[in-house]
Amino acid sequence: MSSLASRWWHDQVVYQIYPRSFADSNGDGIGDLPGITAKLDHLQALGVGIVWLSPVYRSPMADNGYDISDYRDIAPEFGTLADFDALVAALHARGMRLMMDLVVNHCSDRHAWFQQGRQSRDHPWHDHFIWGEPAADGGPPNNPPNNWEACFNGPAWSFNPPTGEYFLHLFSPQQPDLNWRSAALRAEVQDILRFWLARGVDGFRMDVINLIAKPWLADGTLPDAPVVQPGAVQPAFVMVVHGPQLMDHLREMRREVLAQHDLITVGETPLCTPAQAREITDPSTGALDMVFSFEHMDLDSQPGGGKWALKPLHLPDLKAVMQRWQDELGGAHGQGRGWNSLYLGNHDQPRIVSRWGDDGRWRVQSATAWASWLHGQQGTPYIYQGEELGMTNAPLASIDDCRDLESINHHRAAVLAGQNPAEVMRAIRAKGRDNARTPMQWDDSANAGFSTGTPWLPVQTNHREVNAAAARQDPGSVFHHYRQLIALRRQHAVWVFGRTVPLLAAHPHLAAYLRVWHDQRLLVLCNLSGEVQAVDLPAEAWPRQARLQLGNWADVDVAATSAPRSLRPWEARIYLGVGPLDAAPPAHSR
Ligand code: TEU
Ligand code: CA
Repeated sequence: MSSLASRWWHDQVVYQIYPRSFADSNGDGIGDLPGITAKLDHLQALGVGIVWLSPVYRSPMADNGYDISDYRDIAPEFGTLADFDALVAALHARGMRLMMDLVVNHCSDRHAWFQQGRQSRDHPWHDHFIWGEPAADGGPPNNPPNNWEACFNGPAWSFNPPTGEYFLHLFSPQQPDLNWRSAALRAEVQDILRFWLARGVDGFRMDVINLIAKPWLADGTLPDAPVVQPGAVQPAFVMVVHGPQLMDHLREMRREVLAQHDLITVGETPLCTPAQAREITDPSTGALDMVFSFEHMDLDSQPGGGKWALKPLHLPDLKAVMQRWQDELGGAHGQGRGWNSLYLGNHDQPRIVSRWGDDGRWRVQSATAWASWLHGQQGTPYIYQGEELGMTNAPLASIDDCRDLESINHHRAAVLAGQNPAEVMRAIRAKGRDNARTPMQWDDSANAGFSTGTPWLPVQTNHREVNAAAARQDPGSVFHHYRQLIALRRQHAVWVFGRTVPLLAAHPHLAAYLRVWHDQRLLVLCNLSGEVQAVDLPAEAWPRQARLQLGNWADVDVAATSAPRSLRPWEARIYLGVGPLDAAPPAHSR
């Protein structure tokens, strides 16, 4: 099938590894590179073609590696450059590829650039960072240059006594933002890319890459953010997303480095719109192959309230967002320009089976129903470690069970502001990032086979039944459902290139769509609820010669020649068939 794919990765699925929690080879309770290399059989059996490796660079681990202190070395707790080279060789030997996580919107405050650059305004590395003069009123540290709020709470500026100025950090004070106006800094980033490409890396995931171009004013200052919440600081992302020079910087990166290689690249782009995504990923004028949008991940947060302001998901909202991205990036507009990434989980998001599925009675069915809904779409699916096992959210009994600075900072600030501690923990249990960072569950032994030592974050007790060894033995497991989805994608061009036609768009519990590619038809039907749902599919949506390819209930009628009249709780079905050449039925809102 890859002969049809215009890029080598078009029919492939990416698997994200969070190294700290994947596999520990030396018993220190922390996952590491040799541990990953030892587990490649699992990935090969699953059928994924590309591994996205979250940061393994040297780091003080304030943000578990998203705060890099040396871009050309490996964090000792993860291993050595030789261990990295061994992992790359082992992946390549299996025909698999490696996508490196690149964090260049900011570095660690322990990086030599910052340690030395902060000492003097004249130091050559001073300009690698973003500095601002104290505001006229008040005095340090309470008079930052503007009102921006950091993503991990508090002001986005910290005072630097050696030079009497503030430095910008959109995340934590341990993560000073890099100054992309500096040609010297941009040249450093290009050299970092070349360093890892020389070590055999096949692509990059670029952390918050749409934040790197700040909205500088003519006088070199950064304007205040609009006031949308009480208090002195205001959300800053809206000010920095897709800044004026962003495309210049990305096109320069592509011209100077990326275009010389046949890579897979994905930009992590908070608040990115489809139009911005098309600008970034346009095959001829863009710079990256795809982006991670966040619009669907914000649908269970109150508008403007941030991730901790919970609200139930309304499925038609999710279907509408998905369809817009399918249309804008997948080709209903005819151009077929750009490309979608498809994900429901990663190291920043809670486990999908707990978030929008049922991690109790219907854990397997709801995990595989969501997987069917996602993987049937146009774009590159991303599987986050443990998602293929139906791993669930962690039992975070109290804030003491959390290790993530985002949750810890939020808990402190919210309780200090008078919020009910029980309500604060309810939100952290639902959305905290530790949920997806508990150790990978390999088997039913003491630490789920993750470590012979004490894991840095406790292993979940449900590992006795939720683990890779058990899943591999069970043909009806979440693992084998993912394995079949991955295999099917590589067998049928409609799966990779087909246009997505929405069906039953307004239905509150059913998600359905038709993929159309020449005369090929792929029909995906999912009951995303715990109750039986009647199915009233428009006649013209049912493909001729339809044959069931994959279901998630054991006793489904594979010989059925007509559309099901109902779907059982969390039941998903995927059919292949044929239809009138390129004449897709109109979208249906029933
Ligand atoms: O995340 C970017 C980002 O927007 C996150 O703040 C995300 O919105 C939030 O964590 C949701 O809870 C990237 C990395 O994926 C994340 O792990 C890092 O903490 C962050 O950037 C800073 O590097
Ligand atoms: Ca280890």
